[in-house]
Amino acid sequence: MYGKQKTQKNEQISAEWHYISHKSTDSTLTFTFSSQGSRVWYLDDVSVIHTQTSSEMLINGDFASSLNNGWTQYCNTNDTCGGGKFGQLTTSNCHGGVSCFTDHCLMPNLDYLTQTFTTIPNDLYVLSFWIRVIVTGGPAGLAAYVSLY
Ligand SMILES: [Ca+2]
Repeated sequence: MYGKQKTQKNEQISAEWHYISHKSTDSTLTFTFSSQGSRVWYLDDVSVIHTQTSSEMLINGDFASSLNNGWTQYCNTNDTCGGGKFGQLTTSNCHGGVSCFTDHCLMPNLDYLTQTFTTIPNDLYVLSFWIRVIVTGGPAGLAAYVSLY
């Protein structure tokens, strides 16, 4: 599944997407981030609800605990993203609770945050998340992608 949504400068949006699993046993949610200058992404309150049981499928979708709890990161190094710009927890500019995920991996590099969860074929799942970018100047490049398959 792939969706496209535009946000304005410093705007925060929440999105809700419906997803029907066609794979046999699991699905993977991936967030991909890239930016330039002092443009910084914030992600919080990620949820996947299995509608048949009303069950939350994700672990630590509110980023209340360490990223090692539930999430897997790829390319999140100083070498690939720029010093300190890879994905990590923050307590600034969050939507709920005390912490959320932030990323400003420098273009053209990409930084990945993923979580795989159990799915039942042909059942309906609802993905929702809150995302924001804070812009304080610099060159005008940034991108974030969300995929679930
Ligand atoms: Ca949070």
